[in-house]
Amino acid sequence: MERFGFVGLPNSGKTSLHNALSGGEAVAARHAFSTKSANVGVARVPDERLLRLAEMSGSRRTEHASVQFTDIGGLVSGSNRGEGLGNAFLGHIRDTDAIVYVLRAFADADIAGDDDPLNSLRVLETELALADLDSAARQLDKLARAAKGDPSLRGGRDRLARAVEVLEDGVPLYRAGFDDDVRQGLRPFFLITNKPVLAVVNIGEEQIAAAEDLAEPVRAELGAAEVVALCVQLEAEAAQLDERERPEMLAALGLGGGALDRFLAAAYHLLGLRTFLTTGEKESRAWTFRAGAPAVECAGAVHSDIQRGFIRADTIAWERLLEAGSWAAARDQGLVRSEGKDYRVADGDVLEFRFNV
Ligand SMILES: Nc1nc2c(ncn2[C@@H]2O[C@H](COP(=O)(O)OP(=O)(O)OP(=O)(O)O)[C@@H](O)[C@H]2O)c(=O)[nH]1
Ligand SMILES: [Mg+2]
Repeated sequence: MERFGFVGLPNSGKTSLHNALSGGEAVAARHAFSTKSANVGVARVPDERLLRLAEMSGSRRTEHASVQFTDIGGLVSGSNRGEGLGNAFLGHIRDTDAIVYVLRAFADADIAGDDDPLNSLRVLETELALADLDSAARQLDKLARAAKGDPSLRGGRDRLARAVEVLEDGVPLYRAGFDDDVRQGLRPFFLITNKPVLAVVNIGEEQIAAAEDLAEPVRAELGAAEVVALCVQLEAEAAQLDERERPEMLAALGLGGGALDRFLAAAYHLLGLRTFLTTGEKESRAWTFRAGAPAVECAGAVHSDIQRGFIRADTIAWERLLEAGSWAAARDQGLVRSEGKDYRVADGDVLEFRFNV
């Protein structure tokens, strides 16, 4: 499962976002540093296609794709020197797949903290860069010594040395302009700013109409990163409601529903994730794969036996299958393609694997 780590100042709404995503009730409080140990939550990736296929098949179970989120303590300026809670808790997110900045825009006189998202971003980037510098410099020290006797380590050492140079200027690695090879080559060092980033701008209820204006400067600052404005508090409250009541409440509040869904979609997109589906009477299910993955690899997501014994994948786009009304009808109408191992699965493909073990 893909994992995201939340990074933000105290009171920016990280735990509230965690609750909104997981329907959980971790303690979100009006005082700084209310989160002391990490909260890990799982969010279902909403998928209308899946629901419609499940209905078509009369499935007894419906399984969404899911992603994992880790909510940690708040960072402050100087965390690297031990201010606030220090920064050791960043260890909880070193091995995640991407970072989510939670930037506060909502104003609340009773809650301490900065409500300028760009200010917050600057503090967070500096703190992450310094945490990475510390880790990178220590790893470089060891690696440089080992590389003297082992030429195979020199590529890694040189990449790490370049990373240290960038971090010394307080610049996060995602801003360094490194090409993909360098970013990939740095992955084994678990540097936080080498990961892809996205940002949630946490807006107040009264800022909903201005959501885009508040997100735009952050988007401009982060370049290509995904930036979504969300009213985290309302989303967290809505998450406590029954799934059927939720859209109504969000619509009544003028959120139009779907902001949280947009965030999940952005997160998914950022990591190049795609979904294929399986559907039948027993179960309909959404599965996650990486864009460009061949059918045989997707088979492995379902079961390693299916990957090993892969013969063909019966394939149809989800809309076509819905139009036909059932697998049997789709087969009768000649709409189902039989694809081989190397077929590059498309987002929204419905698959039935033929295998032999
Ligand atoms: N008014 C308002 N309050 C919010 C909003 N989002 C979060 N809050 C409140 O802000 C406070 C802090 O939220 P948390 O989710 O605990 O923040 P956090 O980032 O986890 O904070 P730490 O764990 O201390 O780092 C809570 O009282 C929330 O209810 C919002 O959109 N509007
Ligand atoms: Mg918290």
